[in-house]
Amino acid sequence: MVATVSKSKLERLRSFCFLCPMFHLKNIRESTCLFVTACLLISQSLADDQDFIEEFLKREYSLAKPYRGLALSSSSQWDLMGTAMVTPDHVRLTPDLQSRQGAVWSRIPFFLRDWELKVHFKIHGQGKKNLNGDGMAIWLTKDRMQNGPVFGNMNQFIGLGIFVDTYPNADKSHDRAFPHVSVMLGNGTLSYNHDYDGRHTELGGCTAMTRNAIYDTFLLVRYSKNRLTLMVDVDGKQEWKDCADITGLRLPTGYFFGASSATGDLSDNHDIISMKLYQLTVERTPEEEGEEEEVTIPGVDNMEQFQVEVQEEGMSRVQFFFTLLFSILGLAVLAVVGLIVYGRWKENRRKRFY
Ligand SMILES: *[C@@H]1O[C@H](CO)[C@@H](O)[C@H](O)[C@H]1NC(C)=O
Ligand SMILES: [Ca+2]
Repeated sequence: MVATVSKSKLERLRSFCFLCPMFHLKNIRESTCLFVTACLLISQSLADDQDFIEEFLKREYSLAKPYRGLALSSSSQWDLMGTAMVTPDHVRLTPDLQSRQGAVWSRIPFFLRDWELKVHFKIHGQGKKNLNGDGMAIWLTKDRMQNGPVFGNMNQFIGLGIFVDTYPNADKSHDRAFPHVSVMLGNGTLSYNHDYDGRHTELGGCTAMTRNAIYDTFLLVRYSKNRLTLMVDVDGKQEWKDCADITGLRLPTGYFFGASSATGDLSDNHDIISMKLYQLTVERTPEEEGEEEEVTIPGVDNMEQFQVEVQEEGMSRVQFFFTLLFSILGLAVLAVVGLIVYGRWKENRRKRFY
């Protein structure tokens, strides 16, 4: 039985293995051994990007159905705030009504080094496209249960913020489509600028059609070895699409997970269906162990690389086109005039010779 299984798998291996001759072995034990080695090699090469081995769901940091006793019982690991309320199907942070703020916050400080957070959420409402707002945020921050202007949380926050921004406030710069998902790392002085949709402080992001989606919408945040990757799954294909990848990001431990949302003149329902936290098992070399020192303030290596110039003035494409056009016309006129003058001069010279 074992032999047939390993043989059929060997057949499959053989199809994409250039070391085929090595597999022509009669001894089953040897071939099994080789098969296991090959499997290890292949799985390692698949995971070379993110070399964790296993993941475990950590219930104490997760929010999932049924939300029994959520925020009510003293044993609950979560608190609700503002307009947030629990239904059998979701935690609704805000209803589709103006000027609401709601949040859900974990009660337990978080100390894991390597982790992955999978968020299942739903943003939906009556408003037409771009007549809805403002979006929601996922947090891992020092402070919890604060009110404020950043999707219903405080500004100058300390820690990680992942924003699902559904309304373009900086409507002059049509440089991106909304909803826009982005990453920001706050250090207590950096400020999220709502009027520019946080462009100045954004570390990475992408457009993701998360509103009134017919499919389930998910975010995946992964943090390991000072690298933060953000992925989205919003078009029902059950596959993660890269959204942001930031290396050299240092995040202290002891912070709190949360999700918050706010509506203003425009609104939407902002629902969290689940937030599942997985611990990743990651191998570290002794050097890597040595490199990871204790961090007290969140930071990113070479912050400058993320600095963006938010353009308000300067040439638009149309202006540039006309400038170029007139320059070329001007040069052409000069050339023609030059030719005429030269022709005349030549003629005059010839006349003088006769
Ligand atoms: C926060 O980051 C900004 C930009 O890198 C920097 O200018 C500021 O000094 C930092 N603040 C703290 C408290 O580290
Ligand atoms: Ca916005």
